[in-house]
Amino acid sequence: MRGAHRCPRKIRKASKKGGVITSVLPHTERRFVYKLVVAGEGGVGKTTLIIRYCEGVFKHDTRTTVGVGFASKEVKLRGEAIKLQIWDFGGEERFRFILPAYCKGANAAILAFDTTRFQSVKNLPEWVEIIRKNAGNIPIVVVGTKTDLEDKRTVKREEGETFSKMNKLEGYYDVSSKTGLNVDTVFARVAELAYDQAKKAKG
Ligand SMILES: Nc1nc2c(ncn2[C@@H]2O[C@H](COP(=O)(O)OP(=O)(O)O)[C@@H](O)[C@H]2O)c(=O)[nH]1
Ligand SMILES: [Mg+2]
Repeated sequence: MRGAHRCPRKIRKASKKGGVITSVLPHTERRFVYKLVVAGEGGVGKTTLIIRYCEGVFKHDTRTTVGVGFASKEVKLRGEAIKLQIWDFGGEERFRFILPAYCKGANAAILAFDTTRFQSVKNLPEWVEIIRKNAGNIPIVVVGTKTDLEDKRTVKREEGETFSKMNKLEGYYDVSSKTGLNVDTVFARVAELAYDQAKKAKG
């Protein structure tokens, strides 16, 4: 069943080598746990975005993510405590073999490109395909990163919006991990979409 609408006993965790180990979450309270994947090519700012959201700071020196990183955050949504498990893919070519495991069981995705690097937009269709193939019809929200770098910007907001519309995704947001623009909004939106989809699946 997609849409893990209650606390699963076991959460699968990929190790740095891409293998899968299993860890057990404390099972003390009933919670909604959602897996969010953040996708997009290396250097677009995925790790920085996750750190900004989880810790509220802009970190310059995020080392290149090796394999898969994890973060989690608890949020309140419609009076419920929701735990977001945020998966951070090290988008390098040599780690592509773990992509199916990375996407599997995801409840929603954030698909990121860099608004200062047009090349990062070109790979988006491939990412949508990988997500759809391995996680099914989950909500995907598109974000254009680094919008504080206004004079370096080469991809307009309209292009992000058009991409989202053409691919029937759940909208587009300009974001900046430096200024914090739309960071909380995007994660709140994705959490809401995951919650609604899980609720619908459960009936
Ligand atoms: N100015 C600016 N730089 C950013 C922003 N987000 C990320 N960066 C920089 O972009 C580089 C790559 O970011 P990182 O999060 O490691 O990308 P990842 O490979 O997608 O995880 C780092 O040097 C970050 O400091 C942003 O919102 N504004
Ligand atoms: Mg990274």
